[in-house]
Parts: sequence; structure tokens; C-alpha cells
Amino acid sequence: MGNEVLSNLMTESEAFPPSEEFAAGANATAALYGEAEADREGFWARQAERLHWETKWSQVLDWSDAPFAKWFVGGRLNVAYNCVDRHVESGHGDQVAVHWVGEPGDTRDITYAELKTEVSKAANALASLGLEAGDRVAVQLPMIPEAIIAMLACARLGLTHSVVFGGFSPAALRSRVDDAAAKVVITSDGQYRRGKAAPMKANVDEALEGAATVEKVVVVKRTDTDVAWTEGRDLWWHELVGSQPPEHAPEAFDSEHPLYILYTSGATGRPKGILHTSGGYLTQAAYTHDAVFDHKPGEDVYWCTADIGWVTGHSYIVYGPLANRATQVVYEGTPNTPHEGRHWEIVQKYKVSIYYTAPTLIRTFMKWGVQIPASYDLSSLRVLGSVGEPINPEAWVWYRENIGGGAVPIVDTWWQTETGAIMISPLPGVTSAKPGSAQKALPGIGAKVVDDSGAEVANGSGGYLVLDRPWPAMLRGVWGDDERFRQTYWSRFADQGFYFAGDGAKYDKDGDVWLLGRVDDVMNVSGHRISTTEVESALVSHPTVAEAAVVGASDPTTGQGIVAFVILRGNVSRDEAKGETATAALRDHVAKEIGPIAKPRQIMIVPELPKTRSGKIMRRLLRDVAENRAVGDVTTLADSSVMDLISSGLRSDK
Ligand code: 6R9
Repeated sequence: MGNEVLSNLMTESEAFPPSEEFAAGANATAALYGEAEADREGFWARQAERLHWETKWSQVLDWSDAPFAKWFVGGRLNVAYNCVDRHVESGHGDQVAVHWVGEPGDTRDITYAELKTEVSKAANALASLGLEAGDRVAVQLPMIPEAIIAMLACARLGLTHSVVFGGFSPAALRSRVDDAAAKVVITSDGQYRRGKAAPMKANVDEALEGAATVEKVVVVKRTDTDVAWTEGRDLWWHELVGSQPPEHAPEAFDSEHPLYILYTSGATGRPKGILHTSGGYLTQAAYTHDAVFDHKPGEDVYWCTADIGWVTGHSYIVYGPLANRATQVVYEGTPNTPHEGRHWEIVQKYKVSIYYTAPTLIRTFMKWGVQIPASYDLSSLRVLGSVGEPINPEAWVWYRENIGGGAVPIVDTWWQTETGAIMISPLPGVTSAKPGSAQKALPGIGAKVVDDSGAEVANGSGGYLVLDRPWPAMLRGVWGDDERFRQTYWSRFADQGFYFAGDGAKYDKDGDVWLLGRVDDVMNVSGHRISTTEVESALVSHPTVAEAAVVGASDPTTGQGIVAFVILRGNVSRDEAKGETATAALRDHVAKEIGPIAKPRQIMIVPELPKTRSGKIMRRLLRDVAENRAVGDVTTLADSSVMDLISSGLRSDK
């Protein structure tokens, strides 16, 4: 065991340069950094040339009303035309846009020509309901083609979509519908989750009881689940859309026309409706998808495993890839339905070459065991991506070894709902990758790590991550609440005019950026600042541990005490690891990796961790357990029974 730990630690300090072959053919080269530095607006203007503009802009950036940015001022474009029609017009109508894979095993390949027809019909349908540019449409759908088609149909008409996670509760949907004053809601009868059909429209019906703004509900038939029907309000998608003409002439909208609102949970109170607009957003989504994933249209098969209800689904399933004429896989279901090799079976079948997922899923794959991916042909993969939370070096190395055949570049991409697109990431043909570090702001992007006073910290030190220059895909505000926008993001470093990301970060000795988790995930133990991520990473580097979540629980002596929730690897029996010696060994391991101060006060062995649909661990709930409180609101959990599982397991241990 000792040697295994040692070798893990050694690989953690290793760097992985791209192969010469990869570097020679890469879309993005090292020269981009210098070009962008020399003339930032010129650089972004060149990126905007990736798109088709009906009218060209007259000014790249207007920052005179900061923090409200305007990009590509005066420019006019249609986002859906850019994602669909122009590829058909340039002769690629027969190229598959989406290889869709349903959870029960049904599949559908949709070419760009077919996508154009579907989006045009859906746009005609929405227009027939009397919707006009600027109106809001809420979308709560599973991962089915209609989700993409609905979003693009909205974009085509200048309607602002607000996609709400399929797993969100009626109350969560209602608050979002009300906040945006949505006129139409698009949903489905049901959705497949873990092999079973679960109701969807029933939740929507409950959510919309008495909703003042909603005129129509359009329902996609997916699971053939019985649904209640409100005459005059409810319409079947297949009837409404099915009867429309297949042609629709797209109209160009202003570069700053609102494209979508996406709600993200704030620290407290109502969720924030993050507003994104058209020209700048699409420019950066397309640029980053091209540069970070090295995407080659017509050659690569791309797969981003995110849900459409998350910003990653917006920027890296819908807008970026489709603007870049990608052929992509869209999978409806959970990764272990009907078996734990489902993703690798799909990679093998479609010869997926670019795969983009979240660390939580990578750690789940680790837990399921290497023998599962090892029994599939994954040799088509050439770029792997990670997003959503810091990826611990252990998971990074596992991902590269067991999914990437020990050879492919991994891009650890840092960004947020608010940033709209990737901000900090290695470039796969340029950067010598360091496991666990997102490394460098992309060409054209400005990011810094600063101390409390806003001064940049020295290499080897930590602080707050800020963005020190406006960027094209930046949020244009919080829907209906300018004050909250200023307060949340721009007041912390108002003197410097920095955007406060809410993440802790540090520079290593080379000046590369390491993300340390949300600032509110930083623990304070006896006056020492310790990030939950660092302790989790140390725990996961131990050979018995599959996944770990760490919280700071209030402690009468030390301020906070570190409490760790640990899932063991499949081959370690629970009894074997639960004993005093085993948890003591884990505590010592953390002490050795980080220092005695980081030694967890308590380690709890659990079967699952509470996660949101986007894979983020809800530490707030674990803190409730650690502090012996009743567990708080679990409505945004992907699986709300997880907390019961954890609590009952712990009770039976006593
Ligand atoms: C895209 C997305 C944003 C927060 C962000 C940070 C965390 C995302 C990360 C990462 C470390 C990465 N985060 N990517 N932390 N390394 N590569 O996840 O958007 O859901 O808004 O979350 O996620 O804490 O502030 P969103």
C-alpha cells in the first residue's frame, strides 16, 4: 500500500506535454496568447469572424456602462442560423449533427438538414402561438432531441429561453417561471431515469397552478405516461409542430439581444437568473469549443455528458458545438443504466473522439472499477475534458490512464454559468498539463489571483480568483435585478473593477492557477485556511478511497473541525475499512499529505454523497449531518433519497 501512495504522489508532480503529432495538428497554437495580449479587441474581432453576421458590428466592445458590457455593438445575427442553416448552405446538410441515444436503447441520427427542418417547424409553431421576440419561454425537458430543437427555435425567433433542470421540483420550476414571466412552458409527459419512466408533466402541472403569465404548455410525448390535460392551455408538440411548414426565414437580431436566462443558486434567497445575449456569447462559445477541444468539423465525434439544464449543456452541447458544425453524441440517461459500461459502449459504437465530463462522474467510474472501461475499445478518444469542480490529481491520472489510454491530453476547464464559456484551461496542443490545475487563462481572457486588498498574490500563494477584463460571453446581468448583479459580482473588488468569481485559487511556483473550490468551501481550522478540495484530494489519493466530501463543522475549540464523508472503492469491504485502524490510517494519510492541521476530526464511511444534477456535492447538507442538525432543503438533489441513506447508515453505526 505504501508504494502505491508514493507512486500516486509522484505522478501528481509530473507534467504531461502534448505529443509532437498532436501539437503539430492543433487548432490553437502558443502564438495566440501573444496575439491576444497585443490587441485584445482585434483578437476577439477575429474570433467573431467565425460567425455569420447579417450586419457587421461597428465597435468591438463598449464598456462605458460597466459592469454592463456590450460586445460587437451594432452587429446583427441570427444564432440559430449560425448553428444550423449555414452548415446546410455550405454543403454539409447530410452530416450528422446529433447521434441521439435514448436510455431504453432507442436511437436517432439527425443530420444538419433534418435539424434545420425540425427547428424551422418548431419556430413556426412557437410563432403561431403569438410569441414575439423578447418573450420568455421556459423549457423543462429530458435529454431528448426536442430539448435542443426547442432552444434553437427560441433563438431563431429571438425568444429568450429559460431551461430548467428536469430534476427540479415544482416549486423550483414555479419560481423560475414567475421570475422570468414566461408565457410558454415546453415539457414532456415523462422522462426516463434509471430504467424507469418518471412523470414530468405532472410536476409541471403542479408548478403552474395559478401561474399568472403562462398561456400555453407544449408537451413532447416521450414515455407515453398518462397525463392530465388542461384544455385551451396544453398542446401536444407532435400535433403543434408536426403540422407546421418546414421553411422558416430567420431574422437577424442585435448582437446584444437576450438569448437565454439560466438560474443558478445563490448563497441564499431566490435563485439568480443569469442573462446571456447573442453575438459575444456565441463568439466565445464557438472559439473555446474549437481551441480547447481541438474540434475538427466533419472528423471528430464529440460528446459532452452534461445535462441540457446546466450551462455546460447550453454552451457545449447546443451553441458552441453546433456553431462549429460538430457531430455529437447526446445521451438521455444515467451512466449505469442498464449497466456500468454504458458510456464506453457508446464511445466504442460512435467512435467518440472528444469526451467532456465532470470529476464526480470520473470518480464514480473509478469506484466501479477499471475492468469496466478496459473491456471496450476507447482508442478513438483523442481529447478528454473535465468541468464543474476541481479535479483531484488522482482522478485526473486515472482518467488519462484508463479512459485516455495513457496518451491523450486532458483539459481541465474552469468557468461558470456567469462566464458563459470556458475561461481558464490548458490548450491541448500547447500546454504541458499538470494534473489538478486548470493552469492558464485562455488567450483573450484575463484572470488573476488576488489577496483581500485586490493585489495580485505571489507565486506559491493563494487568494481569490478574479477576472480583470470584460469577456464576450460574460453575463449581462441578473434578470430583473441590476443591484444584485453589482452587489454579487462587482462590489468585492469595486476599486479595481474586478469580477469576483467566488472561488479560491492559488498560483503554483510556475504561476499556474489551481482552483480551490468556492470561497464558502474554505474551512478555517485554528486560524488556518484549508480548502475542502485539498483535503478531499488527499483522501482520494489513498488506495482505499473512491470519493470524498469534506466539510467544516463548527467546533468549540478550533473554530471549525474537518469532517470527511468517504466512499470506499468497490474492492474494499465496509467492515474492513470502518474499523478504528482504517479511519486512523486515513487521518494519518491526510496529515502526511497536507500537514497535521488538515487531519480530519472525524471520518464517516458512507454509501453515496448528495449531489446536484450538475454533479456538485451539496456540502451544506453534509454540514447539517456533521453538526447534528435536521437536514435542510434537498429539492435540488439529483436523488433526494441519498440523505436518508447517509443518515440511516450513520445511525446504524452507532
Ligand atoms: C461550468 C460550471 C461554477 C463553479 C465555479 C467553480 C466550479 C467549475 C471548475 C470548477 C475547479 C474547474 N468549477 N469548473 N472548479 N475547476 N475546472 O460548472 O458552471 O454550475 O455555474 O459552476 O463550479 O467553483 O465557480 P456552474
